Amino acid sequence: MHRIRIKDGCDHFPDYLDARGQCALLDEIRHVIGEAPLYRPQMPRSGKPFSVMMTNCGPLGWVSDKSGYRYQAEHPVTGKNWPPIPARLLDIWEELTGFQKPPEACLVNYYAADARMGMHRDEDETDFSAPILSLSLCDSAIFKTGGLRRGGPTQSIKLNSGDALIMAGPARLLYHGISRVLGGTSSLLEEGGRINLTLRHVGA
Ligand code: MD3
Ligand code: FE
Repeated sequence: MHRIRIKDGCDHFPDYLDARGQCALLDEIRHVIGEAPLYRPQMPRSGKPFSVMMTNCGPLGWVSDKSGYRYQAEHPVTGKNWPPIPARLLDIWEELTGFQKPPEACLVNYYAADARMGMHRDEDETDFSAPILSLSLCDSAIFKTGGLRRGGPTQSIKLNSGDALIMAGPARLLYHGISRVLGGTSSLLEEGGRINLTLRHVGA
């Protein structure tokens, strides 16, 4: 396992999961999606649909709709509680973050080849002392990090299937986004596209 320091508090672990580990995790995510189907969130106020589709597992899930961004215990379409976070993911959280408290939320993002995620900060959590752990599966994508304010210079890195990324401490509130998916870079999904998992300790 090797760690690349992208910037203070932001570490990249290329190929953290080998091919077997990626397949095993993908199977578990397929099961999560079976229980909690991917849906298309809407932007606060405008109701503009996201290009990314989402679901969650864990006691809490991150959702967005016309009334805003928030964490909630129920899937917005089925009304059911989110399925549990697979034990394999909790073990990875433990290994890579060493953070004392478990993540309450695992957001599952699905990017078709033309999906993007604009520059934003993850600031709907209560406890910013906790790291965020991201795992990428299937097609590669270009990930950008900026600074603490919108605009300004950005740094791009390619995230491949099996890569892990941790944002902690001084990197926890940096602007970031996905500028493009590199379609056809993985054959893990028949339909193509990229899956990203972000594990978050939401706090009080
Ligand atoms: C850097 N997802 O769901 S994960 C998100 O690949 C999100 O789907 C992207 O941004 C994706 O909110 C990027 C990597 C990530 C997550 C949280 C961060 C990078 C971060 C928080 C601070 C700085
Ligand atoms: Fe984010």
